[in-house]
Amino acid sequence: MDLGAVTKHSTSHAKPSGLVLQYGTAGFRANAEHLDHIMYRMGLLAVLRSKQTKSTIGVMVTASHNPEEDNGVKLIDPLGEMLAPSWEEHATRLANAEEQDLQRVLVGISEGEAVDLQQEAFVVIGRDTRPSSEKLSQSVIDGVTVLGGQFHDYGLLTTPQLHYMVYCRNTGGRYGKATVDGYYQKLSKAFVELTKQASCSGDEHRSLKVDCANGIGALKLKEMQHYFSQGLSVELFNDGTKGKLNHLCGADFVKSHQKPPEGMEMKSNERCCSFDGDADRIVYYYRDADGQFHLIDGDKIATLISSFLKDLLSEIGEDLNIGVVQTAYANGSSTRYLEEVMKVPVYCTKTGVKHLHHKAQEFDVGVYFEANGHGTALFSKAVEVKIKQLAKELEDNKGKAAKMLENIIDLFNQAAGDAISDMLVIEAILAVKGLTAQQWDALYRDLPNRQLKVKVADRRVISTTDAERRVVTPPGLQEVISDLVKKYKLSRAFVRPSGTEDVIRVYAEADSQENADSLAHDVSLAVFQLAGGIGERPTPGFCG
Ligand code: NG1
Ligand code: ZN
Repeated sequence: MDLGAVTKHSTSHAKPSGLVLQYGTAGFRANAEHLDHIMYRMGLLAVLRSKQTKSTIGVMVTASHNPEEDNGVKLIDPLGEMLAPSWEEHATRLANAEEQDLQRVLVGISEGEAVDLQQEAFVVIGRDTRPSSEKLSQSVIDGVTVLGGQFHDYGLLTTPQLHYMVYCRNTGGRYGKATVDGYYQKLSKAFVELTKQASCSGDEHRSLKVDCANGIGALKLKEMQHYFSQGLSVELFNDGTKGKLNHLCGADFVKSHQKPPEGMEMKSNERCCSFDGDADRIVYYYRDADGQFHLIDGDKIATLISSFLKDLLSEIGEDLNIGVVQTAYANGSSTRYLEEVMKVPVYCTKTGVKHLHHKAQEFDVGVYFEANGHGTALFSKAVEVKIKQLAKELEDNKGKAAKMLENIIDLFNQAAGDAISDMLVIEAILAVKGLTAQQWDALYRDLPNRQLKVKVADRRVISTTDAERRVVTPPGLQEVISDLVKKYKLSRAFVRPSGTEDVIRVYAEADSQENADSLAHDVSLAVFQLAGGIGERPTPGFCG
């Protein structure tokens, strides 16, 4: 390690002294102006991680659904997974080291993790369409090269595409070709084959309106659409040519405001969907004949997918288990439907896809989705081998089911939740089953719910247990929440510190929208009072 060079280059990526940032659930996120030193240092860290794992590591520059002025960075581990927790701690320490401590912290991480400095390092880099992203990704490259790492800069990519690249590169090309074209081809081929199997159930031309949040999803869908156009035509809105990223549009806006994005014309009963700013989340929606808006969120996506997979798995009859993984934000109706009607086991983990992803890996087939539309389905290696073998050997119904599953495995991004991949899976399932969005939506009715944010002086005063469903500290808060919940029917509420914003999040559901709003408001007040609220007190009708 040329520590002198590390320090010398660091002066052009100087850390504003006193600034402290945490590697949160999705890496670092902050106003783009505060991130230059973080990018340089994550370039350094990616090299150490690559040497240690003897694998390619990914660095993605994005702040996903957050405002255009923000940016962020996260590292991607060898199998396309989120960075290991112990390395998240290293990331935070390295990011917060003052200039004079940088060398010491870097050496500390390298020695503590027994990194072989003679080992080669390779880092792949991707970025979203934020105006700040190009310069920030140059700072990552600076960090990589100063430690002698090799790199490939993919430039503009969706976050899941970079996960895919990392996974491909570390599995010797068996998963797919580590190029954008390889990604398009793999997914489109699987999609077209799946929908061909659907042609018996009506051959009407399928079309879908897509709100791209004025982000990277628009560029990539434009490039990709001719690969799958025989099965689906997509009409793009908020494609970034005019509007601002994530502003009044995108999956996060639609989910949290429970209304359509600006800039999209919706006729009644047209199927529409929204991506978020880096295209790893997707939600669906439509307007009914009365003009009423209906949201089909990540929970209903998980239900559609797991129901389809469960049927195919029982058709091939190999006693393979399927499980669904959710978080506390999953609508209570979805959990009840999955468990009681579909008889599928459901598990709840902490917020953040890495938790869901790990839990989902425990099943032969694990379907995980956050309510906000981030998720995928994972197939164990043994199941994949079994299915491929059955698909090759059998011509009967069992063989047909196996062939469908084979295409589904190829169509799902096994490395990460992916809006493009999920969209194609959903479109294929709807086609195969001959379902309209309304029929899909009618599987169960969501309980009315409300999400709010409360600003507090220090969000770490709230700690939680039971997959974030119960508060441990500050003392007394859980008792107050439990009492408030008892005032309503079909009610549930919980609070937790956000991992990506400096706020406490409040979630409530109840038998009516009025009651859900009122419960959310009461709980917000309790948080404000017992957890050191700052600024304005939450007022009724406030939609944080
Ligand atoms: P935080 O800010 O920790 O609530 C949000 C989402 C997560 C996840 C991350 C990463 C909600 C309530 N929270 O986390 O589900 O997607 O961002 O992007 O949607
Ligand atoms: Zn995202």
